[in-house]
Amino acid sequence: MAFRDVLNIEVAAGNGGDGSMSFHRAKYLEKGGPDGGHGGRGGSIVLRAIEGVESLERLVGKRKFKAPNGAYGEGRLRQGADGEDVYIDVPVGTTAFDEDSGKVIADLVRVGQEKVIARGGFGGRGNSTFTSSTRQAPRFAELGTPGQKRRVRLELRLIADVGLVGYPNAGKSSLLAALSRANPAIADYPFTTLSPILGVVDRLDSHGTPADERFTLADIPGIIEGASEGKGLGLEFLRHISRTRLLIYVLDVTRDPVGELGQLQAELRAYDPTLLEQVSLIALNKTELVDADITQMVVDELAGFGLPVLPVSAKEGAGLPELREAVFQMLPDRELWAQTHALDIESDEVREEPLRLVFREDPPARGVSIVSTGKPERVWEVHGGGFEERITRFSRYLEDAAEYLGNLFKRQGLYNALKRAGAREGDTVEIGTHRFEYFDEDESNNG
Ligand SMILES: Nc1nc2c(ncn2[C@@H]2O[C@H](COP(=O)(O)OP(=O)(O)OP(=O)(O)O)[C@@H](O)[C@H]2O)c(=O)[nH]1
Ligand SMILES: [Mg+2]
Repeated sequence: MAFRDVLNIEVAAGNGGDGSMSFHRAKYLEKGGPDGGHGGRGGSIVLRAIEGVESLERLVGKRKFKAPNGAYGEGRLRQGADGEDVYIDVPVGTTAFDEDSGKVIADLVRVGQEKVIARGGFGGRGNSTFTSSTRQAPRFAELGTPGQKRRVRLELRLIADVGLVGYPNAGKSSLLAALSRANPAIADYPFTTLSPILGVVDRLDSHGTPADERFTLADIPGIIEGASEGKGLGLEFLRHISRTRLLIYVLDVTRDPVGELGQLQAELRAYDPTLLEQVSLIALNKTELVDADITQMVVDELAGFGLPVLPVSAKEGAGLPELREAVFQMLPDRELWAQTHALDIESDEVREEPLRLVFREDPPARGVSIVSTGKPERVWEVHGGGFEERITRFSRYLEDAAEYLGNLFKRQGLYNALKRAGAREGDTVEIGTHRFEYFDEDESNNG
């Protein structure tokens, strides 16, 4: 199975079912009361983290996900069935972004964690809801709202505790193999490793038997100078170490370790400056190839980076117990780490917007603005405040619902706002594509 860590999908939640407009029918009964039931909710699209998959590959081939609509309400107060939610199973470590806003909408770090990424529409209310003392036979019902549609980018970050970074051939995969049971490809040419690999490293007691403590170690493809400009395999794979709790810089003692670490950090900084803030240590590898005093000299030179330096030989095993133990000692506590590294997730609170009236010159996102337009005809445009959405929900029954909406809007202060803006009896009020006549109640009453 190929390794795939980025995938774009399209998701569409189900629409809410329309409320029913119905009247009770029975023998010998001339005209029964309203008995239209409510529409069902649309199904949502839910992202779910499951165990045992390490790649988004299995999703390839199915790029579009659609949840069923809610059913219509029916007569006899029968409520429409809700649309079923559709689950998309992804590996732990998957982050979802809204492609259009770029915001994080889900970040699944535990098995079983779920997150709605497209919310199903609300069902409409049936006509039975709209009865009042003056309206005993409402000939209108509410329509369902559309389900959320989104283009979503899924990104997989392996959830490893510790990450290995270094230039090609430094011996990263050799270290992974020496410290864990993982079996990565190792060879004497650059870019042997083409996709990330995980291994589990046990803590060993003084007899060398595994204690009940372990961390996962991620090996990623080598990074070269200019990677941040797209050289080599680029920095794409740094994503997988961006959320590890500890980084091991792997350096080859026979090359120019001080120069290489400087360049390596510059490349990391270009990708994500917070990578340099991670708890880190240096594994100075291949030390069996040089004299001990050379190794010591390099260790002293590397001291300038302010990180612990552990001389090792992945090939012969020298220094590996010390490296292993140093990682266990330095590894930040998982819970604490999670608290400080939680991603900022866009709130998914999708409630039905209550109608709100804020009278302002410039329309803020949710406020209402009232704009005078055409002459000679006096037209007032109403923007925002949820009025248009509300009308849309009755668009099929607009004439019959007009009085209900008029009262609702008056309670929400629309008439007052229009009046303050200078509207006069007989003016036209435009809300979306709908037009209404404005009448001034006080004037009508007094006059
Ligand atoms: N002499 C010696 N050779 C080593 C040591 N560690 C690794 N090597 C050799 O260095 C070469 C590269 O090792 P890898 O582990 O594949 O290096 P890598 O950093 O994973 O390389 P990429 O996957 O290409 O980034 C191989 O030929 C290894 O056998 C060591 O401690 N001593
Ligand atoms: Mg490798």
